[in-house]
Amino acid sequence: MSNRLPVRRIATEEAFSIPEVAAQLGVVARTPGTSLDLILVNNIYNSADGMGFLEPLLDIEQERLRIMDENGVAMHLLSLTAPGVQMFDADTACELATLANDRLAEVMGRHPTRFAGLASFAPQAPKRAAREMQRVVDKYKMNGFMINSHTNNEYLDNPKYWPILEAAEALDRCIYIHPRAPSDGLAGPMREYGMDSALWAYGVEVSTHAVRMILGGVFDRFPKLKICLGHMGEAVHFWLWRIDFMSLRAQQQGRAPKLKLKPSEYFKRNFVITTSGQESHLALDFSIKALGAGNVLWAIDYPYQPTAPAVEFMDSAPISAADREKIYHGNAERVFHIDAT
Ligand code: VNL
Ligand code: MN
Repeated sequence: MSNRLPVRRIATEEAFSIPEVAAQLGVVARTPGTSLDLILVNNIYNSADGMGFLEPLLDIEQERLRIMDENGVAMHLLSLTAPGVQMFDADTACELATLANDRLAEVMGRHPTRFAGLASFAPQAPKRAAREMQRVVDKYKMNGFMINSHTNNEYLDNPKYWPILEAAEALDRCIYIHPRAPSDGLAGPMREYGMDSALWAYGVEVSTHAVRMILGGVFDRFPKLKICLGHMGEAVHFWLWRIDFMSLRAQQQGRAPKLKLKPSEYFKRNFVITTSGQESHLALDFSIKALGAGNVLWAIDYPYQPTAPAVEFMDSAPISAADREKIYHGNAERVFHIDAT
């Protein structure tokens, strides 16, 4: 730690779980179903060693803090790990989201300089979700929200979810769209070769989600809504020129609602991205050039990615000192309402 750059490192996509959610995911794993998520859920919540992930997910204040200290990481912005509560029935999902938020608030209260939090909610019950969102901001000053992409194969462009988007916009809290495995209609070709999760399918799922929201007109209805995408923006910004060009055609054909702005303009106005699990200087350089250093935030993806290489990646990135400060902490402080120290 001593020979590291002296900079405040805030990691923004850092996963945890609680025993009650893990137990319920064990139940999901043992229940027959078609969801592509069942591969990973079974591996982590229905195997002897949880693939080595279960223990570090459940530990917040012991080994995690030690690893943070060892690597000069000031803060984890914690979130309940994917698929969150989104594979449960609505009542169970609401109860467990509230419990996870209460536990998260306790940890934040004990370590206010080390942990911030993205709260969970149950999209299965949008109005109750909106009430929980209000509660956790009022009561705990939660820093934002986490959703794990689709819920029962539906996406946030669906008007049934407007209460959730309305609450996020009114509370001025960003929604982080984290991956889960793709919805049933997308999942088929990703069942083999280990493509079901982080290797490929997660990016397909979340990039599709983001593009649906943009083309569906969500950001004309909610112009101040902020969305965060991990994994270097799930590559959406790579496609913006083509999306801009082709979306005009789709609008002219009457296949998509008329938008006030170009898709790329919504992406630059309403989205920020993080570097979680995507430690490529080339991709970082492209992202800064495409979106500006003010829209890129550092993340580790703990415990799914090791901490030391994530720090090394950002410490050694060939960028200006000012941009490094923004990406390591300034942008996180602004977007997620974290006190600047
Ligand atoms: C993995 C990576 C899984 C990142 C995650 O959530 C994640 C994985 C379940 O490597 O399986 O956030
Ligand atoms: Mn993650």
